[in-house]
Amino acid sequence: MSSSSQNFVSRSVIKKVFAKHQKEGDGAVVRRGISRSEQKLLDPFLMLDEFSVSPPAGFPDHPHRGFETVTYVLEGGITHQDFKGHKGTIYAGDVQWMTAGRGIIHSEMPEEEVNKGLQLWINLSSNEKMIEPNYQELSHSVIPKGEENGVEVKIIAGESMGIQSPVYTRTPTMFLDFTLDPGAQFHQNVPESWNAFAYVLESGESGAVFGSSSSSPVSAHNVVVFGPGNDGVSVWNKSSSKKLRFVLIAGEPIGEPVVQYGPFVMNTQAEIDMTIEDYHYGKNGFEMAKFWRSQ
Ligand code: FJE
Ligand code: FE
Repeated sequence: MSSSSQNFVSRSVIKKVFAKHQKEGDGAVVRRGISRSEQKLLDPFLMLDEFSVSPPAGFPDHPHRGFETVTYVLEGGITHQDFKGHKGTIYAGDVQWMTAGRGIIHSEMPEEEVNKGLQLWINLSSNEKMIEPNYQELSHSVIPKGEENGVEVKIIAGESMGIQSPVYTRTPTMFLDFTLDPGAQFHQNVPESWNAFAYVLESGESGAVFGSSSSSPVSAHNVVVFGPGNDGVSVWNKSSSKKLRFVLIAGEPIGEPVVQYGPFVMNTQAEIDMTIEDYHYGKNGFEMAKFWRSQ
């Protein structure tokens, strides 16, 4: 039913956010699409950055606790090293789904001249914030792809066109990378209780139309926040010459208080204070904090 236009009532666009440039890490600049102001509307999502970074800039040794980071490389490569000896490089089309849990200290550094991608932060529920860290690394070759009627979708998490991603999402999440040919349209089902947004990566003039066929087009580098609805999301590529590429991301809201201090996301200020202490003294998951440095 995902591609049938009959009786499909799309969620409508309730907010658009242009992802402004912002400094992050060491000499890196990111476009921040989701930040604190969207966290309530888009629970369980905490942050979305579109990065474009060239050496020597990057994201050297820094900690995380209490959530997951999903890094999706669009161009170039990102090498990751952590304080438990985990090391790897992901290239264009590859995904690293990292559960920081009780604690990770890592570096994320660019490999090539131009390195672009997305990093999404997904919150964990209170009973999973202190779990052991975990990685799911997905080569582009194992990310399933669907294709129909001028619509191509890479299924990073969740399901589309009847195809299921192999990723395990602790917080139930959908992460789809769509490319629509000029004139193509698509209807994607999204579970009713989930929050959903799109982020436009590439679009022709007046190309990206979401919600209803007559709504105003959205340009690249915008987050489109969808309101509630049963059926999901409709999209049209109204450009006559250019492809439309966007990611559609949705997740089951956790419904708990969020207290964020930079790369630490917990439920209360007391837990943040404890996290800063754990990081400082190297305990409760940060044991290697005092000794480890990336190479
Ligand atoms: C961070 C310091 C950091 N956006 N997009 C403090 F280095 C980071 C951080 C990143 C990041 C990394 C990649 Cl690969 C892509 C990013 C921020 O690593 F989030 C905070 N708070
Ligand atoms: Fe990080």
